[in-house]
Amino acid sequence: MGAEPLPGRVVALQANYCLVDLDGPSELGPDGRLLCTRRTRLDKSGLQVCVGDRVTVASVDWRARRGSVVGLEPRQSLLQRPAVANVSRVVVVVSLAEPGLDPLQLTRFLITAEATGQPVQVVLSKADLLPAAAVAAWCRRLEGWGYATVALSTHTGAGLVALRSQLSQPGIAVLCGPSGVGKSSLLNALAPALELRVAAVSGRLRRGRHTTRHVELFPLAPGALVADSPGFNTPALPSDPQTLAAAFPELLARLRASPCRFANCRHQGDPGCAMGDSWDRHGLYGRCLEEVEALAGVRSRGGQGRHGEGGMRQRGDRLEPLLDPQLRRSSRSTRRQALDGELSSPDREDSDPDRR
Ligand SMILES: Nc1nc2c(ncn2[C@@H]2O[C@H](COP(=O)(O)OP(=O)(O)O)[C@@H](O)[C@H]2O)c(=O)[nH]1
Ligand SMILES: [Mg+2]
Ligand SMILES: [Zn+2]
Repeated sequence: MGAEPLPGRVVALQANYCLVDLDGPSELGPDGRLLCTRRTRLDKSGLQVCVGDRVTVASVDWRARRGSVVGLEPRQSLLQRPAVANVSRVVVVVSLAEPGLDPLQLTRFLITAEATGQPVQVVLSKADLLPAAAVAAWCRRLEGWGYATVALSTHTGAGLVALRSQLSQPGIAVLCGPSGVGKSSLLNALAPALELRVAAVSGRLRRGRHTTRHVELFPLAPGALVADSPGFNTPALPSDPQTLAAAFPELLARLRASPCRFANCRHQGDPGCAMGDSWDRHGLYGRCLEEVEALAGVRSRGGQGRHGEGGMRQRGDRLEPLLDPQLRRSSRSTRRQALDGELSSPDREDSDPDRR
């Protein structure tokens, strides 16, 4: 039994346990993973450990390779879904075909990724399934959105060298994206040493593929970890329009150069809008905005319709929806209360990531 708590990193969660990779050499040898109990709450705020967390472990039983997480270091960043703490890079993976690239779905993944505040890049997989010109056109399109983009194929090996060197930087990179786009195949191609572990599951059964069920961190280079994650198809959107706008790099870049006339511009044909309607994601942004506003309306008004349908009018330096004045007054104040409530909630970001 060691007396001093030992530092390490959570690399996977399993039921009520977590796997912790201890820093440096230990009595476990080089592959020093301990199965640790994770308490339902680590502190008064109800914080739970998630993959990527820096923790301290005590009550170690070296022979049974067991321990108990007793401390959690503050997080530098958090990807909400899949829940991964201390992410330094998010790689959104979508396939060019089988399944085909859906720009709205990709946008939703990018919005989730942007919420980490960390660099975000795009991988277009299965490049072997489209003509080179079509692949190049997609790359140009996504670069127009503001994203470094790599097209690759695990079948031909194209693009893998470039991605491997990017992911070998120190820190945690997360591969996220819809299921079936080839995230696990990609990780196998990047780190052949892992192939045994992953391929063993589907193996010679010829079932076609291993299905990833949990987030797990894998070492790719010294100090560089990559998370494979289960796919899910519809990431949630942020709860307010400001956060949504902040997740569109091309919007931010343009507004930094020349702001719209109104601070609360919806960028959907509003008077004095600096964006206009010729930007590629104008329509995608509009669809996300409608959903964000509808949900904000549901939260504040118990299901009443969103604003925007009746047009907008100028009032001071703000634009306001043209609505029945009675309704407008109540909806604006209750909406503000709803937002305030969210912002002041102490552990909103750190609440149980598994529930999401
Ligand atoms: N054509 C083609 N198929 C691929 C490629 N990479 C993966 N796949 C196939 O896509 C399917 C899903 O792969 P998988 O790695 O499990 O996707 P995940 O759900 O994102 O982890 C499998 O049948 C793979 O063989 C590729 O580069 N080209
Ligand atoms: Mg997978
Ligand atoms: Zn605008």
